[in-house]
Amino acid sequence: MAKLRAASIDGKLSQEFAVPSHVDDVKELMSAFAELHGSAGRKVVLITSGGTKVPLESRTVRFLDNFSSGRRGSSSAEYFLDSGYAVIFLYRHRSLYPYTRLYSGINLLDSLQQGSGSDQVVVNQEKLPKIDKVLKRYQQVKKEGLLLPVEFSTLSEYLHLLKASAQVLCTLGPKAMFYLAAAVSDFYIPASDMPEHKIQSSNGPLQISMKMVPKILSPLVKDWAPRAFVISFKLETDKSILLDKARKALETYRHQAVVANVLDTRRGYVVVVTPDTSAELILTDDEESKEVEIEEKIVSNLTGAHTLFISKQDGPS
Ligand code: 9Z3
Repeated sequence: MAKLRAASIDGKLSQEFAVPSHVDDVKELMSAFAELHGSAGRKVVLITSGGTKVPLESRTVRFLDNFSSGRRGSSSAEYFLDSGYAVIFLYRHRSLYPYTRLYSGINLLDSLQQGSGSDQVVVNQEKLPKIDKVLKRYQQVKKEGLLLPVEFSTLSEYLHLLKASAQVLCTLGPKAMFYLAAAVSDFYIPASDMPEHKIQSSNGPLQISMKMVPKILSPLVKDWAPRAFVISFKLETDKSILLDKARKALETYRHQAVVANVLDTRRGYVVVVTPDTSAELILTDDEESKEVEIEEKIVSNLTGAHTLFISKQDGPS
């Protein structure tokens, strides 16, 4: 029954969500990446980050967006890289990106100065804190080919690229992790119901009816990457329903963990919920003043759980 439901979600995905033209090319890149790092004995994590965009018109002027700056995903990517993982970073176009995120609020031109020669430009390091250290790490990650960025904008792109990544990473069995931090729309308008042109205000107030987005976690866990370690995120604005919702998600999809967070407090408090445990991760005032990030704690918790998961699947050594 559950299998059938997962299969029908997969069918809906092909029928109602336009397949991006570059999906096969991206799949090839991801496949080469997985093979390279898998054969080097590395674990690979697929991180999703940023919010999906749902168009209201085919020639899109307006769209429904899900809130996410991409900070959770991009900072987590850095901690996974520091823990020895190779990272596929499936992120919303123009949302925060690993390493460059640290300078996202800075005006580039304000951080540069004219050098002594007429064609020389000098970096003002005071305006770009820790730039030497960050640049070194960024270049090292790039040289070793440890980070594969893949962009999405629309919900359709997100869904198809996530499916492609799961079909590729399943070859790594339990060594693959899915860290689904992107904020994904629950609602969409099927291509067949969508007006082609810009909706006209001269027609009066706008009423839209949207369909429920199929729950992609279901085929991902059951069919596409059944041996992988899968983490979803649960976002609420009402704390009183958060843990119930997280547990319900675990019961429904039977994956390994849910990271539960409330919008306003997400930078300093999350709960990692598994079928048997629930761990509160909190940033103390002292840690906050030292600019510790909660993602460091989340990644440390989950990489530990992932190692255990792999050893259990491999059997006793
Ligand atoms: C999250 O809950 C992320 O932690 C945030 C991170 C989006 C809050 P930022 O990017 O924020 O650092 O600004 N992501 C998951 C959100 C989501 O759409 N979850 C769905 C839900 O809650 C289920 S997978 O129903």
